[in-house]
Amino acid sequence: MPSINALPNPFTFEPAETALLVIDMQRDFLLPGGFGESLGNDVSQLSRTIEPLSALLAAWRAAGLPIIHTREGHLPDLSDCPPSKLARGGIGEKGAFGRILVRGEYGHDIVDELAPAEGEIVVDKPGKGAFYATELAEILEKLGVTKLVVTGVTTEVCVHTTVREANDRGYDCLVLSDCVGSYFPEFQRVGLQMIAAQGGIFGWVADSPTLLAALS
Ligand code: TIU
Repeated sequence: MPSINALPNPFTFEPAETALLVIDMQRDFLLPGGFGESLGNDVSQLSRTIEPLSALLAAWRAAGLPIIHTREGHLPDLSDCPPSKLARGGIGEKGAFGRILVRGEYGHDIVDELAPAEGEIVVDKPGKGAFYATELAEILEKLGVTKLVVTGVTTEVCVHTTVREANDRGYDCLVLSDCVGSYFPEFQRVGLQMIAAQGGIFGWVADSPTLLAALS
């Protein structure tokens, strides 16, 4: 069974039981002019994840291992969006790439470079966590997945929420530092520290070249 250098200690995994989770690599979070930028964020902090994630996706596909993409967003009538989230603005409003974070809109979909391949699972989620109000738990159960390699954006928001949800459900999570991104360098640094602190309170942290070396 492969074992890789990670914080706080080596991460051991059975590839066939390990899914790659790619969280919310959506145009509205990553592209200039999108929702993320409209909130005053520096989107260039996120785009650096695209290249290493492309390489990782290619390797995961070549190895025939499970891949799950997620997208944060809402039904066109916004009936699945809590009033508290709506009240903070943005969601459902007209943005540069269609209605913001509404399913079916251009901005809601995944950036071209990381588009899901034919047959790959895409989980649409209304919340920050990928387990809340989705079919993810059933999907993982059916696939026989016990460990997750977690990537995507943003580190301290949807990545953290999902890792915390997964941790409580008994999944071991490896978070890849170069494949997760935050608009805020400070949150990126501390967000990763928080995963591996206290003996790996939420999981493990490594980078994608380290993981790729173990797959080949
Ligand atoms: N996917 C995700 O992290 N959703 C966010 O709204 N993130 C922000 O950092 N705003």
